[in-house]
Amino acid sequence: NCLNKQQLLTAIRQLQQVLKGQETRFAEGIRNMKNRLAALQNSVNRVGPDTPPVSCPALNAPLDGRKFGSKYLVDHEVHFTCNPGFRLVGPSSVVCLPNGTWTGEQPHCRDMSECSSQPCQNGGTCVEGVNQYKCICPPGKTGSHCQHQAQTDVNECELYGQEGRPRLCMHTCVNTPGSYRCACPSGYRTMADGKSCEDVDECVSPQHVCPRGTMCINTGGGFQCVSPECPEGSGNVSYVKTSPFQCERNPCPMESRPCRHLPKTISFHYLTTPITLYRMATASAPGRPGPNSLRFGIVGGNSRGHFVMQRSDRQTGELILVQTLEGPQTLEVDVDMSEYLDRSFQANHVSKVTIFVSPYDF
Ligand SMILES: [Ca+2]
Repeated sequence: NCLNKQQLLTAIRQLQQVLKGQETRFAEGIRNMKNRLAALQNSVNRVGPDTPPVSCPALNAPLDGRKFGSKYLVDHEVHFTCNPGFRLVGPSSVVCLPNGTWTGEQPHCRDMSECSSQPCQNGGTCVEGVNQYKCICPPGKTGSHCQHQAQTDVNECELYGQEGRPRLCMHTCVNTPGSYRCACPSGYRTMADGKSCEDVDECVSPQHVCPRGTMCINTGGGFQCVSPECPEGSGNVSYVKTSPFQCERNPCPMESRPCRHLPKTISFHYLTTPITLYRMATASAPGRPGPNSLRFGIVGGNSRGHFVMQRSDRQTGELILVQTLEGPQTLEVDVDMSEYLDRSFQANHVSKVTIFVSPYDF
C-alpha cells in the first residue's frame, strides 16, 4: 500500500501549506502579545511612582537566641527568645507596619552573667549578685565601677579640736569631704569670715516680734518681750511711769517717813552676756546741791551670790560679777543707791537689772 511518487509530493505540499498557515497564526499571536505588552507598559508608566512596599526588611535570629515567624508582610508578627543563660534586651515581638518598617528594633540576647561584660574599672573585682553585680575596688579607688580616685579626707575639725591648737570655728566645726565648714547655733548668723557667729537682732526686724505694749530686748541667740511695770501704790505712796523703763514716786506728804524711804526712782535695765558690768551714778539736779554721800547695795532679785555692788568713785557704784554664769538663764538683781546729805537720808533709787545669759560663750 505504499504511495507512489506523485501522491507523496502532493502530501508534502499539503503539509507545507499547513505549516505556513500555522506560522502565520503564530506570528500573529506574537504580534498580538507584543501589542498587549506595550499597552500594559504604557498603562503602568502612566500610573506614576512606585506603590509602597508591602513587606518589611528580613530579620535574623539574635545571637544566642531564636526567631519565630518568617513572613515579613504587613501585619505579620515575628517573635524572639533567648537561649538558657541569656536574657532578651529589646522587644520580644515586632509587627510589620504598612509603611514597611517593624514596630521595634531587633532585640539581642545578653549573657545573664553581668560580670561577663567586665564592668569594673581600674582592676576592680566583679562579684555576681542576685539581680546585679558589685565591684570590689582596689585601694585608692572608689565608686560603683571603681571609676573614682578615692579622696583621702583630713578631718580638720578633729585635728584642730585638740588641746593647744587654734580653734577653727567659734561654735561648731562640720567636716566635709576635702574641707570643713563652721556652723552657728540658731539665732546666730555666720559672719563674713565664715568662722565667727553673730547674734541676729530680732528686735530690728521689720515685722513686729513682740506683742503690743511690750518692749523687745535682743539677747544672744534670741530676744525677750518685756513690759516693765511700776509697783502698785498703797496708802499715800504711788508711782508714775515717766518713760518706758523708768518709774518715779509721786511726792510724799511732808510728815510721811515710810513713804520717803521707798525708792524715789525705779529704773529697769536689761543686759545680755557677755556681761561687763553695770554702773549706777547720781547726777545733781540743776540749781540744787547734790548729795554729799552715796551708799550702794543689792536689795533684791534672785542672784545675790553672783554679784557684789561696790563703789568705784564718789559718785558711782559698780555691779560686779563674781561667779561664772552658766547659760541659758535669766538673773535679776535689784541695786539700791541711797543719797545722804550731811549724813541725813535724802532719797534712794532702785535699778532693777535683768541679765539674759546666753547658752554660748559668744
Ligand atoms: Ca538675738
